[in-house]
Order: sequence, then structure tokens, then C-alpha cells
Amino acid sequence: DEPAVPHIPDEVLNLARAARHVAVFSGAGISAESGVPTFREVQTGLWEQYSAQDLATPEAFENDPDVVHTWYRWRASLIQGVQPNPGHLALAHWQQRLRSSGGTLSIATQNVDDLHERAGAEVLAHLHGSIMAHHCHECGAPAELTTPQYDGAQPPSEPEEPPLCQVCEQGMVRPSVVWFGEPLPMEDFERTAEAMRAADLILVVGTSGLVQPAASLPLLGMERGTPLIEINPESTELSDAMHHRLRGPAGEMLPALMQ
Ligand code: BJW
Repeated sequence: DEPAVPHIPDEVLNLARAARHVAVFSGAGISAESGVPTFREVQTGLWEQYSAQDLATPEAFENDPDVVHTWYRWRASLIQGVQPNPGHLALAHWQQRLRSSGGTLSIATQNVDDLHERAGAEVLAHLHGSIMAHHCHECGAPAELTTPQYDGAQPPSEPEEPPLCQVCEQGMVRPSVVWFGEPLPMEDFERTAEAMRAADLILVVGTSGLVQPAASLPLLGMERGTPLIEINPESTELSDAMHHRLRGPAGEMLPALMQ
């Protein structure tokens, strides 16, 4: 059976049809239907005793590099093995459609995965970095690591040591993601702020809105009264500020919104 097309109110469909400059702020929920776990859900296996909040910090990496390194290697392997879902694809098509008629669709994501890109979209900003890129935790030199292929979603049974930096030979190689307490990449932040201010429609997709300063970016649209639409099965920290809330999975709501 074909899944039922979700009902989107006409007012919201009309906003989407009329928009020339769309800004999208995405979070882990957009990749959930691809099989990438979100942050605030239960961890499995080797990591069930830790929360993302415990592992995604420089202190965790410094105190227990093997566990943190292996957690990222496992997640990178999992991400490499999954595919973009209809939510990512809908945004990529919408971006192409707007561009061909002189419009824009800017994607600012908090996600460290590359599923927007693999769906064919250009991403304006990776506000929390990328799990596929690496650099030295001490000297900052870029480093290359090939993504391991673990068996399915199964994490490795033993933590592995992170490699040493080949440039300074002192620091440990780490993923180029933004941990708690670290600054966001300034250019990505500025580009996103500009896109939110220039937009005539803002979509907030699959984020809890709990992590600052990223979560404040879509609210910049409020300065100009730009309509804000949230797509999320649950209510979030940002819900009250939204003009419209589409309660459902991104993989169903986004294709329905852009028909
Ligand atoms: C679906 C769905 C479906 C499910 N369809 N939806 C102001 C106030 C309070 C605190 C702070 C503040 N300013 C800064 C802070 C501290 C801190 C912070 O925000 N803490 C809060 C937790 C309280 N922020 C920072 O530390 C930031 N840095 C900073 O402020 O630096 C200052 C500084 C300046 C100058 C010098 C030095 C420092 C950095 C934050 C970095 C966040 N990093 C992480 C990890 C990245 C690496 C990794 O991947 O491991 O980024 S944390 C994690 O959370 C990750 C995410 O990008 C981020 C956001 O999570 P997201 O995407 O919203 O996911 P979830 O899981 O929370 O939600 C999923 C949603 O999807 C849910 O709503 C579901 O319902 C929904 N969903 N299925 C649609 N099918």
C-alpha cells in the first residue's frame, strides 16, 4: 500500500508555493528515517552507559580518547552505510526548482552527516561540523581517516585508539565536529544568519532546538515577520515561536509540502 499523503493546510501550501527565498534549518530528525539515531534517544551497545552530552565534549575526548574516537568511527560507518530519505530528496529538488527560476533555498544544518549533499543539495552551512573530516586536537592540522566498515549497526566490541597527528606528532586526531563548549565555525554561522534574514519562508526541520547558539538562528526571521514552519512529530523548544507546526516525519511532510 502507498502511504497516505499527509494533510497540509492550504495556507501552508500557499506559503511554500509563493516562497522565492527559502531558508531551512535542519537537525538530527531529518536523518532519522534514513536510520541515523538522533541525539536525545537511547544509545546502544558499547555506549549505552553514556549520553551524547557526555561524549560530545573536549573533556570526554581528553579523558577517554579511545571511547570517544570509537564512538565517532562507529557513527561515521553507520552514516556511510545509509541513504538519504524522501525528506532530503524533497529539499534537493526544491532547491533545484527554485534556482532554475532565480530563487534560492539555503540549507543550514546542525547535522554532521552528509545526507543533504548525497541527496543532491548544496549545503550553505554545517553549523556543527562534519563527521567525515578530521584534524589534530592540538595543532589543528587537517588529517585524513578512512571510514571503517563495521558490521551493520553493530558497534565494535573494543574501543580503538585515535591516531597521532602526523604533523606535530603530539596531538590526537579527532573528528571535525563542534563539541559542547567549542565555538561554532564563524563563517557558517554568519552565512546562516544572513540567509535567515533574507528569507521569505523559514523551515525548521527535525531539531529539538535545545542546543545554542544554533537554535536561535531561525528566530532571526522574526525581525522581519517571516513565516516560520516547524516540521517535527513532537513539540520542541522552538514550537511556540512558529507560525505553523506540521506534526509528522520530515520524510512525509517535506515531499507533501513541495508538491
Ligand atoms: C524528527 C523525526 C522525523 C525525530 N522527522 N523530526 C545558551 C543557553 C544555554 C546553554 C548554552 C547557551 N549557549 C551555549 C550554551 C552551551 C551549549 C548548549 O547549547 N547547551 C545546551 C544543551 C543547554 N552550547 C555549546 O556548547 C555550543 N558552543 C558554544 O556555545 O560555544 C561558546 C564559545 C564561544 C567562543 C569560544 C568558545 C566557546 C556548541 C554546541 C555544539 C553541539 N554539538 C553537537 C554534537 C556534534 C558532534 C556529534 O555529532 O557528536 O551537535 S550536540 C548535538 O545536538 C549535535 C546536534 O547538532 C545538536 C542538536 O541536536 P538536534 O539536531 O536538535 O537533535 P535532537 O536529538 O536533540 O532532536 C531531534 C529532533 O528530531 C527531536 O525534536 C525529534 O522529535 C525530531 N524527530 N524523528 C522530523 N522523522
